[in-house]
This record gives sequence, structure tokens and C-alpha cells, in this order.
Amino acid sequence: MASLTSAAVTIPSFTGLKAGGAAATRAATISAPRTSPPPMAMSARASLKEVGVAVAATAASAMLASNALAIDILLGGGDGSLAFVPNDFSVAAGEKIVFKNNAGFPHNVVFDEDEIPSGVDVNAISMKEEEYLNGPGETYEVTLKEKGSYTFYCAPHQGAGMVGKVTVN
Ligand SMILES: [Cu+2]
Repeated sequence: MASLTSAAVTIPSFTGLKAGGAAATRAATISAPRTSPPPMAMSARASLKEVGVAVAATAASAMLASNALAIDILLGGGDGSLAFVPNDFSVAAGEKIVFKNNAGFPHNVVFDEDEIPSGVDVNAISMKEEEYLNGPGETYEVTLKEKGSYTFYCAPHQGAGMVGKVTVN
């Protein structure tokens, strides 16, 4: 998959010519009485189509690689509530979690060191207590690799109940 798509991207015209040539040779061998122009035209179309498909596949796989899985969590409810929305969710290990300022900011995202899987560095996944997302749409992204249950909170609004839980499967 990787070698096929990278070849198609770096040398699409060469790949097309090569595929066309091979197809034309094959067609000529199988149906000798035919004149050469029709198989050539046909194979040129076929190879163009092949390249198009390969490029589309490359774009899709690039997208998968950079943004395979991601979940958006709103910081602050649309109704003005001081909450993570949703506040209890599951992700796959390695899935990107995007916390996004929605309302009632400033917010932040701090994991509870006592409620994360053992061995996980709380500082590596948390914002600093005194660091905030101040503007609309600002995001904090984190990817959790260790399976288990994690609890997090927004430092300014923890007392108001802005806490959340994520389960990494
Ligand atoms: Cu908050």
C-alpha cells in the first residue's frame, strides 16, 4: 500500500506510461489481428484511471495517518454550563482528543494524577494549572496511549463541577 501510493505520487506519468505499455503489449499478444491504436487508447484511459485512484487513495491514507481518529470535546456547554461536553466518553488508544473552547472560558484541562493509569506522566498529558485557553475556538489536544480510565478537570471551574472522565480502550 505505502510503496504503491508513493510511487504513484512521485512519478505518476512514468507509472501511467509503464502501465499503458504493459497493457498494450498484453493486448497485442492476446489479440494479434487487432490494429495497435485501439488497445493503446484503451490502456491510456485505464492507466489514467489507475493513477487517479492511487492518488485518491494516497490522500485518504494521508488523512488517516494525520487524523485517523479524533474526538472533539467542548469546553463549556452551549447553554452556558461550566462543563465538558460530553463529560464521560471513550476513545481508542492513540485517538486524538481535541478540547475546544466553546463558552464560559477561560478553561483548561488538567488530569488528576491519582486517577490515571499507573505509569502515565500526568504532566505530559495535562495543561498547567495556571495555563488557560482564553479565546473562542482555542484548542488543547492530547493523545492517550495507555488503556484505562482517566479523570480530568478544568482548574478554574473544578469547584463548579467542570470535571470529566475518559476511558481509553
Ligand atoms: Cu472551565
